[in-house]
Amino acid sequence: MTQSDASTSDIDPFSTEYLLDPYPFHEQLREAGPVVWLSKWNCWGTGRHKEMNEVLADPKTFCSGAGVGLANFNNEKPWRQPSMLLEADAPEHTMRRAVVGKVLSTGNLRRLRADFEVAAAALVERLMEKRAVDAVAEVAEPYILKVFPDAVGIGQEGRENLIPYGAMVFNALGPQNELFQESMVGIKEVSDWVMKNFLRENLRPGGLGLEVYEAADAGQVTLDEAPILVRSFLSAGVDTTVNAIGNALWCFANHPEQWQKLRANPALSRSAFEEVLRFEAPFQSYFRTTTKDTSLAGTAIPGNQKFFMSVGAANRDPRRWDQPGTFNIERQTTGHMGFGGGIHGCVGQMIARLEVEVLLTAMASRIARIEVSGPTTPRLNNVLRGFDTLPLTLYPAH
Ligand code: 4IA
Repeated sequence: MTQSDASTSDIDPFSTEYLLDPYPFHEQLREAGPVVWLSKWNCWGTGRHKEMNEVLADPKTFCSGAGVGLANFNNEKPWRQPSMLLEADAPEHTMRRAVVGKVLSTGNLRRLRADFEVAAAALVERLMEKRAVDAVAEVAEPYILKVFPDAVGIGQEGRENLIPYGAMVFNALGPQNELFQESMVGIKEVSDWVMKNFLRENLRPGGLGLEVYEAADAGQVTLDEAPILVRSFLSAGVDTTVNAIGNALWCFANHPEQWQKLRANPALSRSAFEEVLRFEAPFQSYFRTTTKDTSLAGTAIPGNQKFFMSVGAANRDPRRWDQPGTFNIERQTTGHMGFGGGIHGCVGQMIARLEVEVLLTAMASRIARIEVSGPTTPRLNNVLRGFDTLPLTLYPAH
């Protein structure tokens, strides 16, 4: 293995120091060069927006089938049966993605909006009675654990398992460090719950999960693929949006003038969410694997190499963004990397947008001001960014 002519960096994107405050490291990563050799993990990487887009536009060379974490499935066995979407390439990926994309498309979302609005209104009612609330335990988690499993058609019992399950899924994209080991404690119970709940007989009629099985009946995917596709909903749809909502409330508490803008014009909820994803993306880092010798930005990269991408760094790349460190819900956010991109771009992005738009709209109608009211704690994860606790005071608008 050579490092050719790329710059070398000893940054460890999975160290506690990095995860606690990634921004100085993002800058180092971007400024080290368009393509960097990361000596700590023997992989290549980029923190730049342009190169990240180039990688995502070439899934034949930068594949997902060998895993999108640090582990190279060509060399080591994955911790769980690989995802049939995230960790797959064409041609297998193609039809599965089309089926799940259709299940998560506008027809179903139109139907779900009213349910999300009822849940958001009820939640905001409770929040306004308390006024002192935790953004994670009392806002993000109860909201997402209600609306998302309801939409998929999961029963009420044991939904809280989805949070530690997600912690495993996302930690497993990094190295087998302490964070990973800690999240694997109790894995059996949590995995057993998930494996039971993606089965056809346990999914509610009218939910998104059963639609995947119906697509299998119609021959669009196989009956073996269906449960693992429903597993993707449960893996990717909870910790991401929970962290996104916590991060959103953090952004608004720290930028009260942006909250006032949103209150004056609640139609900004959707673009506000995009700016949160740019500014504090919940899903921060992932990999591709080279399928052959290639070159990127003039740097030669051999085949079968892991390639690291920093969403957080690209989302604040000054080559791409004006005033990247400013949170501005009226900015043009097109091109942010919070939902990835290319053929693997987040298939759940429409439902994620709907969930957060509805919640922010409901909160903006009732809350004049959001303040952080005490010490916060991060929810450390190899590839996620968010809070474990975020105490807030909510000031009523009327
Ligand atoms: C899956 C990268 C993240 C958002 C994600 C995690 C799991 C899965 C998909 C995406 O299990 O398919």
